[in-house]
Amino acid sequence: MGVSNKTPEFLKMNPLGKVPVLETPDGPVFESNAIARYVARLKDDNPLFGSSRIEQAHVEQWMDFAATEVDPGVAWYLYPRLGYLPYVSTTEETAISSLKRSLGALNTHLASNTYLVGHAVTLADIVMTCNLYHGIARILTKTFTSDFPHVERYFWTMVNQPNFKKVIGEVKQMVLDDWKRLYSNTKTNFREVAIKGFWDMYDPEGYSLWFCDYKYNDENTVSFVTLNKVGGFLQRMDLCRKYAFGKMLVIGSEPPFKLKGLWLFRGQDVPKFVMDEVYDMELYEWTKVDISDEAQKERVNAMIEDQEPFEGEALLDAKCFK
Ligand SMILES: N[C@@H](CCC(=O)N[C@@H](CS)C(=O)NCC(=O)O)C(=O)O
Repeated sequence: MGVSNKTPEFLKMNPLGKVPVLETPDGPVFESNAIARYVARLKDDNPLFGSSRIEQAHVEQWMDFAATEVDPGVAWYLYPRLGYLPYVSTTEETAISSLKRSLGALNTHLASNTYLVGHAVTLADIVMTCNLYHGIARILTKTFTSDFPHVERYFWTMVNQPNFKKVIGEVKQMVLDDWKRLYSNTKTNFREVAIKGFWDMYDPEGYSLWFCDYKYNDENTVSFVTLNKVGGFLQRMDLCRKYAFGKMLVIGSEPPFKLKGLWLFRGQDVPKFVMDEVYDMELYEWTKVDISDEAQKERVNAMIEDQEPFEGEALLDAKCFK
């Protein structure tokens, strides 16, 4: 995807140039549900299709529901945040309300059913879980999914089945509000409680950490003007409160003051809609934190903790966005 899916060779396999495509000895197959059916049919009388005509129909029903009622909602919500589509707030509202409607129906069904069809996993569960996975691991917050408790129970049961784990690994849904609560409630032993708690709950698949560095520190010659600048920035970030946590440090005991920050964002990039809507963003240099680098991790800890001195300098102030 993004490398070879628009080449003439690929377009011969899928005229839309979309992934996935399965290459079989008899030729290519596109559309993920068609691929799933093909793979399941490699085994004769596969019980994944259900054990009666009506079960087979219900398996198809939920596969279509996943592809046409769940997947588009997730995609229209997630893709603008990944920068694949332009961010339009009314489009996002429509995606969210249609997703809520679909998950509501799914929740009602799962209130009295362990699996979608019958009493064992079918192809419908595999497809549904894959569609939910994109949403739950990458965009939907716990606050969002907790309105659908049966969907949550179903999803976590499915992704913890050994065969699922073998393919998708450990799935995590970091609960941003849990972190914000831990941060706010920790008054003593901050390192042992809050910082340790942060790394225990940090989900590097669903979230990313960023350092930001103000580009025009020379201009920060008046302390209250500098503090107001940060205050205004944090106010404008209000639109991403559900998706972000941030610390902004105002550094130095005398002017010019340096502004440096640490941000936690849902997703692997600084959300496109934040870049588009908050003009302050381009006043900072943004660097993704490499959490495999212990020195960078320690800098994260120091910023969360308002460690003083910070990089050898006093702090004029530290502001938190939560
Ligand atoms: N209905 C298709 C949708 C596939 C799809 O939208 N793939 C996206 C990536 S998740 C893609 O390849 N997009 C590239 C494009 O739109 O050109 C399926 O289920 O296979």
